[in-house]
Amino acid sequence: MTDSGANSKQALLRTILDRFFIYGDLETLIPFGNGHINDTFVSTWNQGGNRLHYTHQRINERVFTRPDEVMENILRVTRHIREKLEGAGDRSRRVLTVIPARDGKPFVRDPEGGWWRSYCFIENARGGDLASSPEEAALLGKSVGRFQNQLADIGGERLIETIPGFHNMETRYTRFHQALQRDEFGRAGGCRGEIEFLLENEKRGSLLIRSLWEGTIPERICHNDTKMNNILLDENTGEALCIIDLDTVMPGTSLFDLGDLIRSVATRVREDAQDLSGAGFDMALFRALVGGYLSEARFFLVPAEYTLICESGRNMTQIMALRFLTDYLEGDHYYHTERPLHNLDRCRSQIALIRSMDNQWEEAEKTVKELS
Ligand code: ADP
Ligand code: GN1
Ligand code: MG
Repeated sequence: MTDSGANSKQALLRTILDRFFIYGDLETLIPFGNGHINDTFVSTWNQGGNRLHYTHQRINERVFTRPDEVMENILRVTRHIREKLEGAGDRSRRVLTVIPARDGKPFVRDPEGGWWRSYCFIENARGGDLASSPEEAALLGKSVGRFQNQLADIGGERLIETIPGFHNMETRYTRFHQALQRDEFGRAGGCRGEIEFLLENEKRGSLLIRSLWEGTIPERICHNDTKMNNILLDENTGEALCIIDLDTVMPGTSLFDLGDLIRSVATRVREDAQDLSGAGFDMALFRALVGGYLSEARFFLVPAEYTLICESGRNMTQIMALRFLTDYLEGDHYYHTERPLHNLDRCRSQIALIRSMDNQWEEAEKTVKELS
């Protein structure tokens, strides 16, 4: 968010804050976090002398065209997980708690039509952009395996697809080809190498989604956006506490989540690093991450899913490279950016990661076999 963008949204938020079921006196309201999609703020309230915090998010309507459906999914998912956590200590730090509006709805509309939701703020927790150790990677992997396991029996109607075709590599490529052809902002000439790499890898990119369509791997409820900073870690114990950013929890394959974890955890540099000299795939983090994930997921995974573990990391890194470059070619309208080449930098770091995975492919496959 730019400063002026944050200020105007914050002003809008102030006009509707009292419509959420929150008691007390508002003390502060500040922009928060570094998500690429929604606008996030944190408020501090004085409730009879206790200081409490809440998170407020304006749901990005260009990305999520049916915010009501997003919230319907999130309520179902958080209720289900909360039931599973019955008896576990610290329940409200282990699953998001939606704060309803005074009219009972899980959102409030602002005077401009924007959709806002509120959550309990999870205290003493941190997100991160890079894993600090194999132990941390193992905890992150385990938390996602557990999340998928918790949702395996959610029952009822199929969860709504909040972004249809979210990880459909084929439609993502169609859009990329269109952006390339239009080259509306005259940017394609400056990224020929990246374009070529993505075109060379187009066919292989469909492997995961085709396996899902063909039924080689099963459909499961998954998170679909398990990059590291969507998992909050306990500041004191380092434990992976809570998986947040639930907008995209919907049907998919377990491998979308594991792949996105591999992309964001088994890496030596941040997603938007400009200096790629140290970039690469980290085998020790990969081993720990996959081991942690399997410690929970082995109870439900089928053999075909194991065979695509390495491919899932490559695939999810590729779809992000493709989406970042498409957004760059289309003039940076999807992801929040902070500098002119931000999306191109993101794409470059993803490609560097894929090249490094390719250089260590046999060892990665061997590692998966040992862990399976
Ligand atoms: P986006 O879709 O924009 O990525 P997120 O839901 O991931 O939005 O939120 C952005 C950031 O805000 C997160 O990375 C996290 O740091 C912080 N955050 C969001 N919700 C909470 C919460 N309930 N408690 C603590 N921090 C939160
Ligand atoms: C977005 O919302 P956030 O920042 O956690 C994006 C993901 C990408 C990610 C790349 C709804 O995630 O798909 O992997 O950026 N979310 C959406 O950092 O498009
Ligand atoms: Mg996020």
